[in-house]
Amino acid sequence: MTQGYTLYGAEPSYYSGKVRAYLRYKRIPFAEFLNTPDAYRSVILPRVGWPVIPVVITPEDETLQDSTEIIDELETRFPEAPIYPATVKQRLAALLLEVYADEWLKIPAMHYRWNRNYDFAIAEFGKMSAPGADAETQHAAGLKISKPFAGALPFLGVTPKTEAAIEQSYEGLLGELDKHFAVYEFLFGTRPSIGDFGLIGPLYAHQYRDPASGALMKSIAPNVARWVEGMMKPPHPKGGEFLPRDEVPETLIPVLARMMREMVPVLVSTAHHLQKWVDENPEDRRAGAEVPRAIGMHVFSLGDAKENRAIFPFDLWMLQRPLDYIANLEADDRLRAADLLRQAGGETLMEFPSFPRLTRRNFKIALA
Ligand SMILES: N[C@@H](CCC(=O)N[C@@H](CS)C(=O)NCC(=O)O)C(=O)O
Repeated sequence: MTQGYTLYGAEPSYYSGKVRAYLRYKRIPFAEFLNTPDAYRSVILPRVGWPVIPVVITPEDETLQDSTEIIDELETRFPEAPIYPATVKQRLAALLLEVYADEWLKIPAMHYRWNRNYDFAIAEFGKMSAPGADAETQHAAGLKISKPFAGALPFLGVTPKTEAAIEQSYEGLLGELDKHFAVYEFLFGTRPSIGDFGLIGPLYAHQYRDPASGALMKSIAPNVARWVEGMMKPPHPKGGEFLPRDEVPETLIPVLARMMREMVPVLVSTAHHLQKWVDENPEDRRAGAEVPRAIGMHVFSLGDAKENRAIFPFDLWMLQRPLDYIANLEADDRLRAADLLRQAGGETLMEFPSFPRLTRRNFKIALA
C-alpha cells in the first residue's frame, strides 16, 4: 500500500489521460504503474474481474474503476475546487460534453490511431506490454495485444464507408474548439470542468500524442493543442474559476449542436433497443442482471455516410447522468436547461424516450 493513490494506466490510454489530468489538477498524490501483463494478472484481474485501465487503488486499498466513478469518488474526498459547475447551464453542458467525449469521440480517436498512426501505435502497445524488451519482442507483443483494439473499429462503425465522414466531422470539431480555446482557457473559464476532463481522454492520448494526429491538431487547431498542454500540466491546480452568471460561451454551442446531431440519434436508437432487449426476456433480464457490452447492431449516419455499429448500453449509463440532472431540476432551472438545449438543437433530451435504468455492479453494467 502506498501513502497516496495508485493509478494503473498508460500514456496511450484514452481514459487514463482523463484520470491522470484530474489527479494532477486536484494535486492528489498518486503513483502511476503501467498495465503490464503482470499488472493485469496480479492486480487488475483479481480486483476488477476483467482487463481494463484506468484502475485506481485508494490508500485504504479500495479499487475504483471507470474514469467517471473514479472522478466522482475522488470529488467527494477532495471537494476543494469542484470540477462540477454549480449552475444549471454550465453543469448540464459539462455533463453532456463528458458523455460525448467519452463515448462518441472514440470513433475518430480509434480511426486516427489505427488507420493513420498504426506503426506508432504498435510500438507503443509493445512498450506497454513488454517494457525494457528489445524492439523485435516489443513489436511482436504490440501486434498481439493491439488486436482487440484495432479489431474493434467495425463495432464502432469505423469502416472504409465512414472514414471520410469521420475525418470531416473531427476536423469540424477541431475548428469549433479552436475558436473557443482562442478565447477561453477551459470550457467554462479558468477552471477545468468534468467536460474538459472528458475531452482530454481522446484529445490527449490519441489525437495529441499519436504523431500524425498531433501534427494535424497543431496545424489546424493550435489553440486546442495549447488547451491539451494546459490540461496535462495544469496552470492553476485546485484553482481557476467558472465564468460568472452561468455563462455557456457561444463558441460551445456548435460543439453541443454537433453532439445533438451526430450522437443523440444513436442514443435514442440505443434506448429503444435496450428496452426491446429487456422486453424479449423479462424473466432473465431483471434487476441485477448483467447487461452485455453490446446488444446487437444498428445503423447510424455520419454526414453522408451510413454504416452499422454495435449497440452499446454503456452509453446510456453515461447519459443517465445529464438526464437525471435535468429530471431533478426545479421548474425555473428546467427552463434554463431547456433553453440551452434548444440553442443546441437538443430538445430530444428534454423528452428522451424511457429505457431500463442501468447501474454498475462488479465493474460492469447491470439492470438497476
Ligand atoms: N468507460 C471506461 C472505459 C475504460 C476503457 O475502455 N479503457 C480502455 C483503455 S483506454 C481499456 O482498457 N479497454 C479494454 C477493453 O475495453 O476491453 C472508463 O471510463 O474508464
